[in-house]
Amino acid sequence: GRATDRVQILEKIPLVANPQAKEPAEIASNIKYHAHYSPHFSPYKFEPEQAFYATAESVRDQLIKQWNDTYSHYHKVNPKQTYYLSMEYLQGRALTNSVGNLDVQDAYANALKQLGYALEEITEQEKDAALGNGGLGRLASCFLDSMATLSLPAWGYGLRYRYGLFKQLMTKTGQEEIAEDWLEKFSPWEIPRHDVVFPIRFFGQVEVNPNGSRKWVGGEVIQAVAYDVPIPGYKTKNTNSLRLWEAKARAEDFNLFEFNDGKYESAALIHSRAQQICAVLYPGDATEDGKLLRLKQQYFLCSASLQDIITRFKERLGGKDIQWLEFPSKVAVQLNDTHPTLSIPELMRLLMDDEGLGWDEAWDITNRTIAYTNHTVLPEALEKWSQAVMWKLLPRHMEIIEEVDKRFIIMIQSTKPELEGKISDLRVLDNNPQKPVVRMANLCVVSAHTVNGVAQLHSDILKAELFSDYVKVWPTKFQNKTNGITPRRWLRFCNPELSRIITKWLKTDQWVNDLDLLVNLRQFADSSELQAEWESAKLASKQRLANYVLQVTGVSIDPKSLFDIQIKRIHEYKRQLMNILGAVYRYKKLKEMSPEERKKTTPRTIMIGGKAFATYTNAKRIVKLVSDVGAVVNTDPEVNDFLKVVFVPNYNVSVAEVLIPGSELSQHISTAGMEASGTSNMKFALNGCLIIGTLDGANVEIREEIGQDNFFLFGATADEVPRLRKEREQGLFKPDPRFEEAKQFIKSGAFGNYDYSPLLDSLEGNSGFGRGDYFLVGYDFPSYMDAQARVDEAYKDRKKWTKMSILSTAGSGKFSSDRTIGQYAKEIWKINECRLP
Ligand code: GL2
Repeated sequence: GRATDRVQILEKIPLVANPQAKEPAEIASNIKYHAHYSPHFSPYKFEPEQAFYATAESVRDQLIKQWNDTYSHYHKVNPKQTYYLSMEYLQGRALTNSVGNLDVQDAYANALKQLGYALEEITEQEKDAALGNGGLGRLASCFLDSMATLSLPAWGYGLRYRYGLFKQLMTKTGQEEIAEDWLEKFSPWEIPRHDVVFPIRFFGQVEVNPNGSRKWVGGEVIQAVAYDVPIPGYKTKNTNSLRLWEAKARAEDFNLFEFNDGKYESAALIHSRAQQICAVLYPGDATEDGKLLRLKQQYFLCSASLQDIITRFKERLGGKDIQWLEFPSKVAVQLNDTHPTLSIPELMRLLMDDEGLGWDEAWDITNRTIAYTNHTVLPEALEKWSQAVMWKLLPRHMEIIEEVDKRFIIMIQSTKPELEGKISDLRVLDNNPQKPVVRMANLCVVSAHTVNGVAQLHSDILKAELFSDYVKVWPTKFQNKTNGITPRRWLRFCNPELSRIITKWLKTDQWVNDLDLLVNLRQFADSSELQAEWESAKLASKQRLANYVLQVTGVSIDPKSLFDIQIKRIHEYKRQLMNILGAVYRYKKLKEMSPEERKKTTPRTIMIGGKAFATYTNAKRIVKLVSDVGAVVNTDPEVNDFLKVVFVPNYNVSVAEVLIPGSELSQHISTAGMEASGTSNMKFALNGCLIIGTLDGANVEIREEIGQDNFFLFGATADEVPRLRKEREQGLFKPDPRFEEAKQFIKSGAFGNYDYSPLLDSLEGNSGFGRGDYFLVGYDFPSYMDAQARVDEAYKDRKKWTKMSILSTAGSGKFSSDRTIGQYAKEIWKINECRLP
């Protein structure tokens, strides 16, 4: 059998440890060395899984060398360094990315061939590191890749969650969540730093010393232990770090006396509390305990990271006296949304209480160090923490926050008296007696030197609406940094066929580092030779995607049909419901057609994927509806050749890497003004997929770049939305018959008798939820269907479609995260490249 063959192959390979191996034969030996001496498996059980771990460990050898060299280099040069603080990183798999960025892909493929394996087979073994939810977490991971690639001294900090984002199972009742054990065996990509440990305090009280200084004491102390994930850059030796913190109780807090007395649980109380901190990403926060746990997580990240940053700042002075005012010329801290806001009072506390600085000095340093990115205008995502919970968990921080609030009010009164009436909205504390809270976004805006949005439209909305009064106080504080994606993972590595064609026509592979070069494809967009190559690469990716869909859903789809994809978190504002209503309408029309008429239509495969938050019932109903519609449509012999509807389960980074290259049309159809940016829109466009979308988030800029003729636009604009909502409330809205027909068809039981009424009612002006079609599905539906009809027509002219596809890729240069990070570095962080020689 295969297993015995493997052992025989392996026996012929010499066993030599060589962390610097470059030649395939040396690499094969080094992989064998890891397979043999790795304590994780029995020796010579060289099945694909063990081959993956051994391969990854051998790649890690190379990463560690570069990581160490980078660290020493930064240490010696002591440049200003950025620290990106984020509760989320959606890293996905790392093997393909690592061998690609280290430029050893062919050598590893060859080495594995000698060992009887294909590299692709081995990469499939890896579990996704899913320490994030969606766009915000994946953005952080793209940023890490660009920071390393641009040789910037910039590190990420995050939490080492024991379980990542849940795994989505599809059952008869819809979505079910189970814990995803990404650390089940172990992660070959993390390096524990048992010597990098910081104490983190919770609860306790504030002690006032005779000299007036204050100190936070008592409570409960646990430890933060560092785990480093090396982040290699592309075409540079620089290898940065993603430092993830794990929570660990101190040995002295294990109560041996109680334990020996048989009281096992109370003996290990602090230990089990420590374990809760990094157990899961976003634990449910419906309960008070849940809220407290989330706040603990946030503080844990902020405190550990800042203590580490200050330690490094001191170390790099090399014995020179500390000049605290120089701290901001060595350190930039970027807050990824409001989750790490506690960095503000924590830095103040460390500077004042531990380092002995006065308020004004500490405030000046904090302000010049910290910048904040806003990622959404949705009110439910703007964090507000109960003051009572904060006083209990972080009493010293609450004192500091109160002082920030007080000084802000005085500043407004003395410098901007015209804003007097706005103070209660602008201040950090909301002292509403029913529910006194701290407004984290306000604390960020008041304290940070720069605030940025993530696409031009979003940044404009922040300035015109959410933060408009702050703009009057600090007119230059607000910036835009349109998001981007890494072209390495999202084109070069996930779509090697298309990459090869691009390199061939551009006569250089420099585009992987300089994505603006893609614009040179425009001149060849009409070439039938390029078009033929382009189509065959697309077809190959569609075939791979069809195989994947068959494997995970059992549904067979036709690679010649139009592949239409919407993948993202399920949310009402993202309007997957509009997509499925469109599919329902299409199905109904196909049923009504004669067989001859059907043959004239454009065959389509609609794929929808995404996870619904566990407690978001309407989102779960949408998932259920999509899979119910699929179950009927896909087994209906009359329409089968013309329409398929597939719910792709457990959407994650590695699933995206299969879906995006195989896509031809993708849907980015949020209610205008609600999607801050979106980033999958960029990934699709980069891979030559056309977009049907609203004028929302980064869609606006994508359409500008690739040309309006190459974008299927529909729907209300952001500035029309408030008026339309009002009209809807007042009963002035006249629904399109197609919209009514689609809803009616679902109500008729065509897709089963599950109770969809809460979903369908939410689309009515008079819904019991009181927000009657808040997301304007009804208003946008007719123009959406018209745009879909234009898509069907356009797809019939394949030459034209392929040209549009080429122009999409050609126009995507702006959306490289290298461009985004270059702008952050220059305009916010003021850091420079620090390239390893
Ligand atoms: C998000 C936005 O919703 C999304 O539009 C944006 O692309 C990303 C990254 O900036 O940030 N905001 C947010 O809270 N999540 C996002 O994905 N979860």
